[in-house]
Amino acid sequence: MQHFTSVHDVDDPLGLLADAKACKANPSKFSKLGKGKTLGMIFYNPSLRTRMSTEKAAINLGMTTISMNADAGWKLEFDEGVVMNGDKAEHIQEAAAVMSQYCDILGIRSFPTLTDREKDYQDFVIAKFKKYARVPIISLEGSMVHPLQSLTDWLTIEQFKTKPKPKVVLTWAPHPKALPQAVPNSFVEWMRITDYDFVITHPEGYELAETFTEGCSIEYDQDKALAGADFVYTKNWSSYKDYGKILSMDSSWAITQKKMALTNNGKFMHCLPVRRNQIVMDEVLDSPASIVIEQANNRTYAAMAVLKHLLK
Ligand code: AN0
Ligand code: CP
Repeated sequence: MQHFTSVHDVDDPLGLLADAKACKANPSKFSKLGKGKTLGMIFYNPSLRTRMSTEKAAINLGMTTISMNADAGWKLEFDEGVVMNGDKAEHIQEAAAVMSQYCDILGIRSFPTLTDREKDYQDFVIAKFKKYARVPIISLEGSMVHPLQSLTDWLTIEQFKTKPKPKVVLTWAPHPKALPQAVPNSFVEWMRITDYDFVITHPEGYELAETFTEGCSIEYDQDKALAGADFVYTKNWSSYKDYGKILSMDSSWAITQKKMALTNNGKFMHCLPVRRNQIVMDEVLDSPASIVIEQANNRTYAAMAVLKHLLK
């Protein structure tokens, strides 16, 4: 594995999952592996979990970490062959090469514009870092996918499943701000490599890009989708078709106890941060059905497995 920017970078996803399980079983077992190595993390957007869990993972492996909010550095030019007479002080070409002098692995968080679909779906910023850095790149959520989250989600389902092929439902829920499609795109991409009974449900107009969902089961009736579900993976996203737009605020799609009663004693999952009583009611988030905190805990072990592979 050269980089970790989507599931497609991973030669052996099952091996990576097994490694995440091993890291969880004994987090201090590999504490010498990263000695003398540095993880750099650049954040163009806010983060709680990704920042802390990836740093924690690096520490568990004996690495040192440097993290920087992108707005603390010089404003970077990403376009090629331009006259840099505007507000951008430095080109990604030098910046990424220089960061590679200080860091052995670089993580980047860069959300989509939600206005320029073509650019977003090239995962533009991460692609440029990949091109010009001289070290492995980890996506800390790009404009199209969030692979550290999805590996975590897979690990979490493996931990809580009570049958070999659980029914896993990805459901859209209403949210007042336009959010990226990265988390659902990525979740779909990783669920497709499992043999779970996987169903996606959302209102019309919220179809994800077909490159992700081709061949997936899509059910527009949320109640039907939730029937018998073992896991209810909830997430808001903005429209892909009508790019970046909010098409519905239908509160009947929020996850209530009544919705959870349709499931097979299903577990509630969300990548967090989550808006209480908007996406999901307190009665669900505060119930034993919710596994969101353990899910967030698993971020550390997924990140450890990824760093371990990239250190090799
Ligand atoms: C981001 C998103 O939806 O992609 C990050 C989730 C991990 N969420 C928000 O901006 C609220
Ligand atoms: N789930 C997740 O990536 O959370 P943060 O945005 O807080 O990192």
